[in-house]
Amino acid sequence: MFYLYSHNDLDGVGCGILAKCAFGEKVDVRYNSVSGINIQVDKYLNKIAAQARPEDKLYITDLTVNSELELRLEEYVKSGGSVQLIDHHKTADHFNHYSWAQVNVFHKNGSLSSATSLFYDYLIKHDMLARTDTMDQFVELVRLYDTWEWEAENKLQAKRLNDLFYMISLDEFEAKMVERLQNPQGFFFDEFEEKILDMEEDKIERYIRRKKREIIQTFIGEECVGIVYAESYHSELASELGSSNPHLDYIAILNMGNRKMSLRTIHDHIDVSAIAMRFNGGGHAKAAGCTLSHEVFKLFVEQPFELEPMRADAFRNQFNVKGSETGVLYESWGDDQIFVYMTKHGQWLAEWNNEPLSFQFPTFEEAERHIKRNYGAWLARDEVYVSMLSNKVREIRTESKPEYIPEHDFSENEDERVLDDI
Ligand SMILES: [Mn+2]
Repeated sequence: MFYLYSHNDLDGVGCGILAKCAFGEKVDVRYNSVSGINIQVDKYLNKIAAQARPEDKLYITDLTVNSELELRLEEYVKSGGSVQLIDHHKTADHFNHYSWAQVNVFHKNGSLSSATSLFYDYLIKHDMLARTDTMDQFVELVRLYDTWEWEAENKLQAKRLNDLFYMISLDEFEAKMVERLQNPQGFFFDEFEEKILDMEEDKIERYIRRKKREIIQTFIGEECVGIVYAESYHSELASELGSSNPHLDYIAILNMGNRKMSLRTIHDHIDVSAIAMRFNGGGHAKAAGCTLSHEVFKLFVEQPFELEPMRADAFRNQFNVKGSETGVLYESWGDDQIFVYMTKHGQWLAEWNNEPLSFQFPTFEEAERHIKRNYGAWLARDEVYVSMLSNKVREIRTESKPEYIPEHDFSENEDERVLDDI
């Protein structure tokens, strides 16, 4: 009998699906969380030792075990047991010392690996599975999603596969995919799946649009952070909020229900895992998280609680457009106006309510970043821009022309003239 203990995300379940294609009824597949795998493997080792069946083989994919179980697995293999661990996480690299483990962050061709793509190669190499176009396509979608390469390559089908995975039950997904991978006509979503995926996309879009109106901006430590409350779609939300607000160093997504905070950034100069570590959390440079401790609550919830949500840039402008060298008008809280323009020497300056600020910037983007971070500014609508311009014109005329002194003073008749005009 084969046993496959894998992760409970798309990549882990991809391994289970391949195992069922390869071994059919002869494999017992269990999906686990990162910590749950230890309990599962512990149970296996206790049970197997009692039964002592030499034909059994244990596969562990997309996960690794703790150091105690690592040693027990080594002993088990030494005493004749059969184990194969396959993973692609950098942090698991030391498992490569064992004959029974294979950890590869990259494939031989240099592309980033996933557990599913590594396990697929393994099964083919050992003649346990025959390669097909349909399986190639499925495995590649899982790999693209798990490594985030789908985003840069805009492979939406990979994201849709993951969406589908979370929309239906794990068992249903697994059964559907095992059946579909036997189909020689290539990987596809059926009509019903396409429909529910479209509906899901619309739903996510509406959710993100609403959240965009709720985000607040503040400085916490040195970093300028966007804070939003959300329970769902963290990845989609963080990538949209991050890319539409590049002046923010990172996005903090608070989930009050499970008392967790996710931190995401699109920037290379920010490492959110370092920020999460300040609050006893952890993660990766671009995505990390921590628990809502009292300290986190104070900094991210209590102190910024009174702040108004950020205002979005005007998006239908024809005249007041970003980067325009003659000047771009921004508004800020309390009817403040900030005007950004290029000098004769090619430097960008900002005027705050007609007072020049003592900074200059080599590019428009840097000037905008400064006023957005420090003044919470947003691009003014065309109407505001035009009325600012007409005020300027009026000022210029009254300033530059010598005061006009009429030969005849009609002031006594002024009221009458006004009445005549009407
Ligand atoms: Mn994985």
